[in-house]
Amino acid sequence: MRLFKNTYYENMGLATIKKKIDNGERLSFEDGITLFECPEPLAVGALAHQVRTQMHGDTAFYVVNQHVNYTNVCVNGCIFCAYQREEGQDGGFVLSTDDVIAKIDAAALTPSEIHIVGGCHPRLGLAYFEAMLTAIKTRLPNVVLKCFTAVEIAHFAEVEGVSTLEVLTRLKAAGLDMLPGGGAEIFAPAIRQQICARKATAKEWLAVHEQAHGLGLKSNCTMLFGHIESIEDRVDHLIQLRESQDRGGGYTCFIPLPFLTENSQLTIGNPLTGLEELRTIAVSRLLLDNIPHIKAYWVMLGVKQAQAALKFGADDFDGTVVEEKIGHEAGATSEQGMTRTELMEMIRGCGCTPVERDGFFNKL
Ligand code: V47
Ligand code: SF4
Repeated sequence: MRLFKNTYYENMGLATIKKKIDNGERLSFEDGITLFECPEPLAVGALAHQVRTQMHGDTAFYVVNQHVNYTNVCVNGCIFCAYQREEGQDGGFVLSTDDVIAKIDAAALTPSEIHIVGGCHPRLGLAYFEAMLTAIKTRLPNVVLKCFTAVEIAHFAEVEGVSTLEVLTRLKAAGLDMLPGGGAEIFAPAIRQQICARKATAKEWLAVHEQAHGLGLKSNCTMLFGHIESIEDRVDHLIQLRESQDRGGGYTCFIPLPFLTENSQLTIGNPLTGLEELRTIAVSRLLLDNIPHIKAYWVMLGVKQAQAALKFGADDFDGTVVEEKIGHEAGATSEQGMTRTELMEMIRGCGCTPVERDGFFNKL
């Protein structure tokens, strides 16, 4: 797949990077900065599309899945988060296991993946989460349970007074298959201190994922970008994920999450342009040479930008979702959910071939 002649990349200052990509060589931190500073985001996108096409052809994956948020009560109070409520505050909620099952029944989907996350509630013990997983797996034995971010796992360990390894081991025994990628935000300590000082540190986040991989669980990873971080912070974050993957190999998919500004206490100058969002997705594809999939999460990106992202390095469109709260509280204008037919139409609409997958990216 060659979109432009080599002279084009030479003119863009990307000749060395293009050569490395053609030879399958790993890009450096400095290469990452060069890609962010290149005057033409389309050239960066073309390189990412070359790599994405070598890896996945014109396939764009989608999944029949359902998101469930069990609580929005959270002790962390990250300043970018529009979803969080204090305990006792108006609009706060906690679902019981029966409520979660009722939501799954009401969707009547037979999902192949269920994604469950919530706030760090001060008093929900491990037994609550074990009961939830067991009840779902009893009902849907073949579903991939992708539940609880590393931040939640670290919080459960604190509430329960046990190690994160014990939390992971007990949740795996109750049916957990995979950790979602949330909570990574941006690893740079100075930025983390400003936007989410109380949540698990970068080191703790990475340690929980690596423990999960050691137990045979898979996981995803994310980066929240377009707030107060620098391009150096983004490249550092991506390289830390790449190094973590070198150590364990359990990351399946990376999800770049552009910061949505509504109802947030975090004020920023100018939000990123659509093209800069796409460039960040493209750089992710190019730096994360050991993570197989890049997700264009249509809920946060918006459907049209997610379609464009499929030409900037992304190969997964995520799924039916059903009900989403975190992005929508922060101003996401996308629908709450999509049907399988709509997902296939969106993917075909940008010239890709839709392929249904399960939570582990097995083709169905
Ligand atoms: O960790 C919170 C982010 C994440 C905002 O693993 C915000 O397959 C933008 O991680 N603007 C949760 N983003 C979502 C997430 C995710 C979603 C879909 C699939 C998977 C997966 C993971 O949402 C949080 C945080 O980084 N977030 N507030 C905001 N205002
Ligand atoms: Fe809590 Fe997560 Fe929101 Fe932070 S981003 S306040 S940890 S729900």
